[in-house]
Amino acid sequence: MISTRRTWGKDLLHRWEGNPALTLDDIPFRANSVFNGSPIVTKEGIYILLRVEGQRGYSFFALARSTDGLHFTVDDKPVMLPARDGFYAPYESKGIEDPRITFLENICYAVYTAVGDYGHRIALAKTDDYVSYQRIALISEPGNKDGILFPRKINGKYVRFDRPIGKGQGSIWISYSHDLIKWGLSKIVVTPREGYWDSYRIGASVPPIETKDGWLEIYHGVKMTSSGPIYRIGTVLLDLDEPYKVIKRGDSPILSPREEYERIGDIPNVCFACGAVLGDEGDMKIYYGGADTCICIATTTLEELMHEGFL
Ligand code: BMA
Repeated sequence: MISTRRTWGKDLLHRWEGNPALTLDDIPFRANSVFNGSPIVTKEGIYILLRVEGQRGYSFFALARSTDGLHFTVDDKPVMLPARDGFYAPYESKGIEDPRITFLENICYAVYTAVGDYGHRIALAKTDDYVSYQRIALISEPGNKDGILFPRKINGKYVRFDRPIGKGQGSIWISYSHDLIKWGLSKIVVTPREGYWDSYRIGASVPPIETKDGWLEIYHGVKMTSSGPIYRIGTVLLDLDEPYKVIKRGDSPILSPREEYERIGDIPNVCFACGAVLGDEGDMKIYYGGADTCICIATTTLEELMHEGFL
C-alpha cells in the first residue's frame, strides 16, 4: 500500500537528478537569468541555444555545449543579440526570446520571438556554425509567438505552428509557406480546454516529432489561478498528412512544476519546454525552463510518452 501511495502525484516525465542543468552560475558574463533553451544535435555533441535575460531586462541568446546532453559549458560571449540598427531594430528593441531549432533540408533554422516596440513577432534565422546567426525574415505580424518549423515539407509546403492571440485566447495554429517567408492558409489546431490544466492559454513548445502514428507535439498549457499562471507540459498527436487534425490529446500534463527550481524564480510555477532530443533507442531528453530562472532536463522514452502520455 505504501509503495502505491508514493507514486501519487508523480509526473510522467523523469527529472534528471542533476537538475537544474544550467543556472546563472554557469553563465560566464553578467546576466539576470537563463531559461527556455532549444537543443541542437551537432557532430560534436548536443548544444543548447539558450535564452539569457540580461540585467537590463531584455533577452538574447548564448550557446551551451556538451558531449552527453547533460553537462554543459557556456561560451564566453552571447551568440545573438537583439538588432540595434537597421530594419530589425524596432522589432527587437525589447529582446529576442524562446528560440526553437529545426533542421530542415539540412539547414539549421532558429525560430524565435522578436519583442519590439509593437509587440511580439515570430522571426526566422539560420546558422552554419551555431555561433553566428543570419536573420532571414520576420514571419508574422505582432501578436504572435511560439513559432516552430516542422522538420520537413508536408504535401509540398513548409509548415509551422504559431500562437496568435485572438479574443484574448492563445491557441496553437498551423500555417503554410512555399518559401519559409510568406505564410498563410492558417488554421486553428488545438485550443485551451475549460476546466483543465491548460484552460487559459496553450502554445507549441517542442519542434514536432514524427512518429509512425502521427506528429507528436509537446506543448505548454497555462492555467490561471488566483496567485498567477501555472505553466505545465502536455502532449497532442496530429495527423501526418493533415497536421491540423488532432488524433488524440493527453488529458493530464506530463510535467508540472513541483520542485523548488520550477516553483521559485523570476516567474514562479513554470515548466516551459523549447526542445527535445530523441535518441536512436527511443530515449528522449526534454529541455525546459524552470521558473524562468534555469534550464532543466526531463527524460522519457518515445514508447512511454506515446502510451502513458495520452491517458
Ligand atoms: C511565456 C513566454 C515564456 C515564459 C513563460 C512563463 O508567455 O514568454 O518565455 O517562459 O511565459 O513566464
